Amino acid sequence: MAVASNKPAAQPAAPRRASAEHVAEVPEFNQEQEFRAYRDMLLIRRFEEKAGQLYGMGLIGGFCHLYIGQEAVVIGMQLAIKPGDEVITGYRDHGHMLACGMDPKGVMAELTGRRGGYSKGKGGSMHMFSVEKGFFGGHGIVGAQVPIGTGLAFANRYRGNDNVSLTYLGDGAANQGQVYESFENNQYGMGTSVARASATTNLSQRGRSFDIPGEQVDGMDIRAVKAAGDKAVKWCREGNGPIILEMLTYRYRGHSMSDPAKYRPKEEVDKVRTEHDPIEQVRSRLLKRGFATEDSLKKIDAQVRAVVNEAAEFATNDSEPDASELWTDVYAG
Ligand SMILES: Cc1ncc(C[n+]2csc(CCOP(=O)(O)OP(=O)(O)O)c2C)c(N)n1
Ligand SMILES: [Mg+2]
Repeated sequence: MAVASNKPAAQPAAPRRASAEHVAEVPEFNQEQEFRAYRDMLLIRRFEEKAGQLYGMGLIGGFCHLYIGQEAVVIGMQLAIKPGDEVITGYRDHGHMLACGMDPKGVMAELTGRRGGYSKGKGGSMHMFSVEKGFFGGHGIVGAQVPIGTGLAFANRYRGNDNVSLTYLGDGAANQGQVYESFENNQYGMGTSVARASATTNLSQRGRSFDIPGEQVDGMDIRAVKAAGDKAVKWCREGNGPIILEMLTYRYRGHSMSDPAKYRPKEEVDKVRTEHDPIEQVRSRLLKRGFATEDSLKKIDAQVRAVVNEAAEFATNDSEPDASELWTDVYAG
C-alpha cells in the first residue's frame, strides 16, 4: 500500500555516514598510497579554491560548480582503475579532470575562456574532454552522462576488452530514471536535500529491479573508496555487468558559485569539515604513522600551490580565442 502525504518533508537529514561494519573493514594505505592520496586530493582542493577566487574576480563567466569536500571520491576511484578505463561525469567536473591527469593549465584556461583551454576557450567549465586521458566530459544536462557512460561500457564489451567505464552522477540525478552505474551522494541536488527528494535515501539499491548490485561507501575516506572501487572494478572487468557505488560524500560549497547555500545550517558544514574532511584524514594519518612531518607536508602544499598558481597565471594571461573561432568545431545535425 502506498501512502501519499503533502506534509513537507522533515528537516534535511544530517549527512549520512557509511555503516560502522563497512568502515571497520577499511584496509590501511601504505606510505606511498597515503602520499599520493594527499597530494592528488590537495591539488583538487587548491585548484577549486583558486577557481572560486577567479570567479569572484569576474575572470570566469557562466556557471562554476566546485568539488570541494568530495575529493576522496574521484581520487579513490582513480586509484582503482587503469589506463584505458573511461571516466564521465556531470557538470561538477574539474576534480575528475585533474584526477584523470589532465593539465591544470588547460582546465583553468578553459574556465577563463582562453585559447589554451581544453575546448579552446569555447566550452567552459562543463564542456571539457580528453580522449587521451579517458575523460568523456563534462555534461550540463543532469543525468545525460549516464546513457553515454553506458555506451562507453557497451563499446568495451563489443570490442572484447576488459576496460571499465566509471559514470559519476549525483543524488539529484539519481531520480532521473536513467540506467545507473555509479552513484555519488553529496546530500544535495541544488538546494534540495536527498531526504526531501527521495522516499528512500539508500540510492545504492536503486538498481535492484534491474538486478544491478549496489553498495554504500564512506566517500569521505579515500581508503574505503579505493577498496570499494577495487571490488567493483573487478566485478565489471570479469564481465558481470554494471554495479552501483553510492559514495556518501558532502559538498562544502553551494551548488554553484552563485548559490549561498542558505538551505542548510552552517553547523552542518562545519561538522563535516572538522570531523570528516577527506584531506585532513590523510594528513593526520601521515603524521600519526610517522610517514611525514609538518615540514614535509608543507613542502607538498607549496608544490601543489605552485602548480595551481602557474595554472591561474596561464589562464589569466593566455589570449582569448579569435572571433573567427566562432565558426569552427560547430556541427550541424
Ligand atoms: C535535465 C536537467 N534538469 C535540471 C537541471 C538543473 N540542475 C542543474 S544541477 C541540478 C541538481 C543536480 O544535483 P545532483 O545530481 O545531486 O548533483 P550535485 O550538484 O549535487 O553534484 C539541477 C536540478 C539540469 N541541468 N538538467
Ligand atoms: Mg547532490
